[in-house]
Amino acid sequence: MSFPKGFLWGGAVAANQSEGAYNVDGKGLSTADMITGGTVDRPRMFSPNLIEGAYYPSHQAIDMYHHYKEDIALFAEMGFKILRISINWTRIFPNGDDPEPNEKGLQFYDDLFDECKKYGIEPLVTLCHYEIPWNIVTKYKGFYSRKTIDLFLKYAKTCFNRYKGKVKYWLTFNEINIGTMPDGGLNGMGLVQEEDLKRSEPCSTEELKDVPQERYEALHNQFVASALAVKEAHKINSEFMVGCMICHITWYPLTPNPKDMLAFQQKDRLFNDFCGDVMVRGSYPNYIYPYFKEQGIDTSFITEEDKEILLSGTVDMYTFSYYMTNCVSTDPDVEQVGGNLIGGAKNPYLELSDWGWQIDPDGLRYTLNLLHDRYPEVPLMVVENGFGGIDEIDEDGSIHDPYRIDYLREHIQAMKGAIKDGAPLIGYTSWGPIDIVSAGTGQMHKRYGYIYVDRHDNGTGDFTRSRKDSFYWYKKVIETNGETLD
Ligand code: BGP
Repeated sequence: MSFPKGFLWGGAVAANQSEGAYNVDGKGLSTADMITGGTVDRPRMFSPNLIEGAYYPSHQAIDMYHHYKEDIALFAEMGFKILRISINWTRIFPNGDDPEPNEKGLQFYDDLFDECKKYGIEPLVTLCHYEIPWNIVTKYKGFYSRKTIDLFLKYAKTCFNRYKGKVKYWLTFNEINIGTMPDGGLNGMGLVQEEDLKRSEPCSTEELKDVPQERYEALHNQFVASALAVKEAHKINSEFMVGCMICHITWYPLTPNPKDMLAFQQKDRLFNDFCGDVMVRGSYPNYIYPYFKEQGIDTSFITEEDKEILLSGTVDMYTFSYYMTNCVSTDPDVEQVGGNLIGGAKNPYLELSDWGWQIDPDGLRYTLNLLHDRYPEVPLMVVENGFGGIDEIDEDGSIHDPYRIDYLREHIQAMKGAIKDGAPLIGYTSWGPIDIVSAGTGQMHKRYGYIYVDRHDNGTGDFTRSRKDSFYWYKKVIETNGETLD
């Protein structure tokens, strides 16, 4: 058993991490534009007003806005079948609540999709990838307001109608389960408290005030917005495939201690299962109500009408990001490791990446099987996976990145294993096929690409693109539909 014919090989980027041109052609400010660059030890900082002289990585990113033709040509050279991008909401509706969309923004993505089409690359489009119009944050408190459901729907419908002949695959919210995390308000939902909007000094996103009741209401509003968007999408084009997108942090109990097992189960349900259950099955799972009760969350925001919407707007596919696994332990003294959005207890069997994320290809096979068991009704797609590391250019211009090839090879092998086990995997878009800004740290130094970009954390670099060894390797993988992995 191998990769099915027509398997969708490609890569994934997000607008705020790649496009730059943050104030060009009528684009408004988004949440991503308000956070400075950081490092693995120094957090990205937020302030309600842009600080003159501060470095905001999204403002120029890798300037894909002006390089997309060159970039898509390089993706095509590798043989991409699919390219995951996100539409920056603020290019289409600069303030989020404008009466009319911004034609220049619409035209940009039209041109980009035409370029994809030229090479037979299918776009996969995320409508909201940590890019919420700043005006929606300050005026409506992000998704905490039900008004934002309408604004999102208007934006989604505008995109569906405009691009209906060019885009088939859509995702509503990137890593929607960030909303279950105390520091998920700003990036995920544009939910920032009044007192933080009045700050005169910058603070890290972790320092922003969390009001769990409001956060879960905002998350609920996103579920409703997503379900309504799915329904609209199907009305506009019955061929559309709309997916949820979950940050899947696969957990293992650190030991067979039943206490660890119970802690693992609780974490797994809340972080991994909850959002997918709502979006694939169309209703809040039973286990969430006792959790809400224990946390003092009043659930009266889940109205009967909303329940019907959720049930009638379930997604067509389950997509997720997978970078590493973490362990759960009830012992507060065990060693901890970092991770994508959230860390955990260290697994003694796994190696770490340069940024301290545990590398676990077998965990991907396990995860795909787990998801197939849980959601047998929908196909699966891995829409983020990759190795963020440090790359050096040799004097002759070559870039040798065997560590990245090793990581990807093993994860592709794991996907093969899962397909053999029966998982309905239809595509793989590895993260950052071209070096882009890191979401977690804002660094360029953390590189994922098959293509190197001359851009650095101090804002220098001329944006030149160069092929790394992994470029030629991935090209071969795609050419042979995953048969040649050496
Ligand atoms: C996910 C995000 C991406 C992305 C990726 C890698 O959480 O959806 O936007 O960047 O993680 O994380 P990082 O960029 O921090 O290495």
